[in-house]
Amino acid sequence: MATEQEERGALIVFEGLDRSGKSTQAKRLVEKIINSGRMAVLQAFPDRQSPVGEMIDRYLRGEIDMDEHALHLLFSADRFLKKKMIKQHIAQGVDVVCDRYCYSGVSYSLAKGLPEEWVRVTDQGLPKPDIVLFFQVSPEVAAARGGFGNERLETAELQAKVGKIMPTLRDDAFWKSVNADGTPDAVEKEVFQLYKELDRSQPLEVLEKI
Ligand code: 2DT
Ligand code: MG
Repeated sequence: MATEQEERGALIVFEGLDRSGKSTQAKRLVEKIINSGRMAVLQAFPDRQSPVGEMIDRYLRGEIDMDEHALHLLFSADRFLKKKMIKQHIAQGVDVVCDRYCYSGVSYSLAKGLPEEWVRVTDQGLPKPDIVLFFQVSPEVAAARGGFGNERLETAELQAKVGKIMPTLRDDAFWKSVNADGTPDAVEKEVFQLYKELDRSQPLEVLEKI
């Protein structure tokens, strides 16, 4: 039987709408994992510091225009460029916590009207998450957390569409809902409970169909 030190890392993905608290809670989870004696790294997608992520960032901030298909592929490429890092960390027992992943990619591109079959294949071959923590926030609570920012995708119209599409991607085998209306401490507790229930006995899988 594997000892605790020999256990592989886990791939943990936070998904949900803007202002649902994903980034705050992803950071908190990494801290909590480290405090509990394991190793963990945080990876935000898009990774605005990488060369590909920087192009995405410039688009989001309205500095450059881009064809929507090209943008979709850049978001996917941004993830594939992290595939090796994710697999290496997981092999070494390090948990990888992602703030957004391919489910944001598919949801936003479908919300913009890109072709469904095409949008759903560009992330095939990525490491499959062990768990998707699906942050569910009520419109009232999200609104109370403040207005939208000034980035390109931060409009009420697009958010409403994404809010309808993302739940349709749900796969009950590895998605868990998190009540994101709670206080930050309550959400942190719920997330850590789900984290502790992770099963690491099987190897990391490869993402097939979204
Ligand atoms: P942040 O505000 O979380 O930095 O996201 N997005 C994100 C996509 O359209 N496709 C993707 O694949 C990903 C990961 C969601 C910036 C915006 O980018 C959108 C909001
Ligand atoms: Mg944002």
